Amino acid sequence: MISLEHVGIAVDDPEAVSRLYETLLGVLPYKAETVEAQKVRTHFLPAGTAKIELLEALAPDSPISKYLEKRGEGIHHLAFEVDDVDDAMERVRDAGFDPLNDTPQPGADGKRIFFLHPKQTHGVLIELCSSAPAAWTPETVPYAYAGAENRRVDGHLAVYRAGRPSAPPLLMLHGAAGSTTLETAPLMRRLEPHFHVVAVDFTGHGRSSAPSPDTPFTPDLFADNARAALDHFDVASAPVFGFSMGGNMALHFARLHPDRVDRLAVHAANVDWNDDLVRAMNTRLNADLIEARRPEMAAALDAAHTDWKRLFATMRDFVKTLPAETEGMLDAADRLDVPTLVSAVDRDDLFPTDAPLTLHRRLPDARLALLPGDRHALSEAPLDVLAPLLRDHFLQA
Ligand code: CMX
Repeated sequence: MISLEHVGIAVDDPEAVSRLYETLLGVLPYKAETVEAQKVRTHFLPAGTAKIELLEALAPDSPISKYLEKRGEGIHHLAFEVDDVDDAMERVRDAGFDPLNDTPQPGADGKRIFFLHPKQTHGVLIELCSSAPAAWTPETVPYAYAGAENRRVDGHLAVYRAGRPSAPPLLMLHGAAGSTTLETAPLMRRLEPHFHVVAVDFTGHGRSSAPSPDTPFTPDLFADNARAALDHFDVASAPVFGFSMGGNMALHFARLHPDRVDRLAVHAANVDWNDDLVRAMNTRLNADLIEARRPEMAAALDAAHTDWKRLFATMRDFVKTLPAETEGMLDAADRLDVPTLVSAVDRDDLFPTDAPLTLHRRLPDARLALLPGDRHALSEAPLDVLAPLLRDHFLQA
């Protein structure tokens, strides 16, 4: 899908122009980045689903200096996001255009980009871009947790943040055997213009340390991970988004700490478990099968998690406990009076459509968004539709 990603504006003084947009639209810059290759500093402002990119020249031979000299301040380029920038380059070449670079270049905001000269495009400099996987570096936070039967978790949590620290906060929780980088990062990127986004890798997931081998995963442990992430950034309360198991944990966190959760949004979460669902889920969590049949996936999991095989084994045990918890989870949903957006794709290949419908029916203050889609994975959900829904839901806080 193609969408307008940003409008680039060449400016002499980014601070003066930021003040202008603050006065006109009430928006503030949420990040600034230097793109060495282009000799520019970019300042991003939110503008609905697209962005405004103020371009400041960093050297006399920067294309922005030349532009400012010749034409003065003004709209410099339009950038369109495409699914695959390499394919797009090939396609425009086949159509007879001559891109300014031989291959896509690193651009601002972790994008890969290329330009078409305005002489070829009726006077408008066009950028085509696509997001490279977000590569945020987490902060490592020392973390200790005392669970049942004196089982302790000692180690650290990986917590991430994006966006302007003075923006409204938002906590994001990933799914079972996932991580921030694997799952919630693309949504973080879409929401960072509007929020101070905090995300955490649950214990044993992603870059967070693994618990000792005999320590089980529990909802209380994951809810405590969420608390620790908010504490680390001194966030008293926040809206919380959770994907799949992260959705269940968001609900659980809201039950344990109602004063810390302003609003909730859960995507592809299920609180109604039976043995068939446990089997389906645990088939996906079979490390031996993945290693034998999908070595590429095994390598990716190995790179993403501290100890993916231990994670998968511990998660399988956790999933087996869920049918016995179902009645409690449903009863708790009945009493959870937090405004909640329940979303899911309509043909989720793991959970039936009844999962979001049940949650929507049971939660006293819920709205429902069924989006077209075939896959459970958050990366396959229509994020261009989901992100604005989340933004509007959370900004009502
Ligand atoms: N929009 C419309 N017209 C433009 C233009 C722009 N952004 N930049 C230049 N032009 C016009 C000039 O006015 C001039 O027109 P005339 O011949 O009618 O006078 C013509 O194009 C040639 O101008 P030039 O100053 O000689 O510029 P060049 O051809 O040397 O370079 C361009 C123009 C687009 C190739 C160069 O600016 C470029 O490489 N841009 C891409 C890199 C860039 O802009 N990076 C910053 C963005 C960072 C990011 O988003 O990550």
